[in-house]
Amino acid sequence: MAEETITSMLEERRKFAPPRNETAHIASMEQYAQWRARFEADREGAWRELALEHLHWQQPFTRVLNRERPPFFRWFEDGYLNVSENCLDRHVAAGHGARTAIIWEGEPGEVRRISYAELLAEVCRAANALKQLGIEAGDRVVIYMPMIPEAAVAMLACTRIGAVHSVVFGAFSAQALRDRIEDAQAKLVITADGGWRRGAVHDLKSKVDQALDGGGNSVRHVLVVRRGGNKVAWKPERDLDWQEVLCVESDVCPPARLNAEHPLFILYTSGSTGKPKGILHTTAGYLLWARLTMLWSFDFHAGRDVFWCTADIGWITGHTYSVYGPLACGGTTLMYEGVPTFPDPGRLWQICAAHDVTIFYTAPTAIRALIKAGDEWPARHDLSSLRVLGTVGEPINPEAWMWYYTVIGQRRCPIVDTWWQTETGGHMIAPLPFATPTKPGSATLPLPGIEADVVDGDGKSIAEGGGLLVIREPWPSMLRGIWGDEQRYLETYWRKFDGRFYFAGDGARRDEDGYIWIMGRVDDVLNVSGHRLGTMEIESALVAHEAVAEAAVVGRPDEVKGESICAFVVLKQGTPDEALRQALKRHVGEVIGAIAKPDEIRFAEALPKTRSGKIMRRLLRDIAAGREIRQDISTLEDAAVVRRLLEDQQG
Ligand code: 7RM
Repeated sequence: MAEETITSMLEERRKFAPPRNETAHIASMEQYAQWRARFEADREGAWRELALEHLHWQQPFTRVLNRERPPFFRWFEDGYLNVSENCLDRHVAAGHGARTAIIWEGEPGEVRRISYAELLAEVCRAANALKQLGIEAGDRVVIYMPMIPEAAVAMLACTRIGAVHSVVFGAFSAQALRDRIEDAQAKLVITADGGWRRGAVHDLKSKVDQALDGGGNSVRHVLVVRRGGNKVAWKPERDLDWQEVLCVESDVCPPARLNAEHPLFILYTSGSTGKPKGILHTTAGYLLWARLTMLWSFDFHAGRDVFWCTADIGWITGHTYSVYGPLACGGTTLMYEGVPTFPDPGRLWQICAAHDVTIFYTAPTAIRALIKAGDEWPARHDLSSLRVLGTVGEPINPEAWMWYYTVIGQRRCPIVDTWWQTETGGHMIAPLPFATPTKPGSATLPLPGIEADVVDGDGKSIAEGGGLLVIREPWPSMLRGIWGDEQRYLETYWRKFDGRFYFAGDGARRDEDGYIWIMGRVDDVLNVSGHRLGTMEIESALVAHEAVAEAAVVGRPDEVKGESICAFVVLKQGTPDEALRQALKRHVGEVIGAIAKPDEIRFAEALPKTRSGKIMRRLLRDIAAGREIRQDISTLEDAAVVRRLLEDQQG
């Protein structure tokens, strides 16, 4: 099987690659080697050429990279440009105003197609509305919305005037929303009454009301899109109806002239402490890489491809590959509002067939759920328009890879396994679909310009074997920091190797062909269904409950979700029964959101700790997974605790 996957199928697949633009697409390993050589010979020269060719500059930059104060790198810093102009005006001016920018399907089944000209007009109206509400360049706007076109409009409207958006995933709780609003000191929240999920309207506006209850926050207005049609409470001095506000605005709004390093957005992601990190991305570097990776790792051709990334815009994947990447390329992106298995497990494939999707991008967790649902579902739909399949979010197991390749791609679509992070802005390690021979389960090789490496604890490169994943050179779409917390930025990503290179937090292995295999997080971050959750975040939520004295949260391997959440809870009051278990799960759901609800809660008398008081998570992980304990427990404060936990297991 391995041999077959690696070479012969590549020839077969090349038939499905459209003719390509030599400077934009990479069609062979020779070309890939040329690009790598080009970067090696003159790294800044290569980035300069790409940035000038691929972005529209109001004022071109002269300086490529400022490395005066590492790791605070600055890219293209004397250039000026506008993201929305690059995503919209540029394509309309090139004669593509009538081309479809967004195809949207609502969960109940309605379809909207929005052309580039229409999207530009709508973004201008929204940008003018933001100005009317007193939003200026640099102000923060929180976007808390379902997957509807207005979410993309809101993001682009922010970029048009230089406001900094912070999208908060619509399934997050009122409290999580409040924390993010406060941390960013947002002036405006853009939301919807509700959106459709699993056949019912999921209320959003009431969660915004709850988040803002009690006042004392920086928010002056809430702009509400009517989508769900559900009844909502209304504060006339604060709340505004999106349609009413936009319809009186002009559809002309000149794109603001923004510096290349102007903050573009903040996106919160879980770290290993209770407090989420506001990852900051800036204008030019992020956009350049969003566009280049569309072309390189998806082989995206504007005007021919219909690209569907199934991620919600609340995640970085949705930012880069549902909105900015496809639009920066002038292509067509598909957005779907609802649950992928509603009304039946064939929904995704029905959408692919209905809209002739050519490139499909999803997470291994979704693939595994679809495998479970059975092959009859994809068999009911014509999937012949597909030509490239992508995966992201966690390591994909070879079985799921092969199913994706054979059942969905019908052995004609390359699988691009893309490794990257919120912090990296776009793909870092990924195959070039019509060039790189793939191996199921490996993200293969770094993209041109990316110096990914596997190193040992001292930072020494490991030619073959396991170690830590690092990036040796700055790249344009790298995070610029953590909002309001310079120290944490240095600590989390740079201290481990004394500022010499970026530490990704993942373990990885390099094989005999130099291919990289991602092994998963080495810190205390869980990956549940491709979503990053901090163990500390869930623990903080649990101990905030009156019955809980102490809690430790670990991941347990899960066939479908990648990891499931197992919480060990020590009570200070109450009875360790099913009712309390349910109450604690509900509580976590309220504090963080449904995706953080523990799958299992185990009551314990005490938690196993080292003598210095550190919870032995590795041990708990073994216990949660039902693995044999091979660890030395003599370092524990109280070894009897472990014995009792193990006895519980058997009983
Ligand atoms: C895009 C995204 C990042 C973490 C990362 C890894 C894991 C992502 C892959 C992967 C194996 C992949 N951003 N991860 N992609 N592991 N193979 N192709 O997921 O910030 O939410 O998470 O996800 O652990 O560090 S993220």
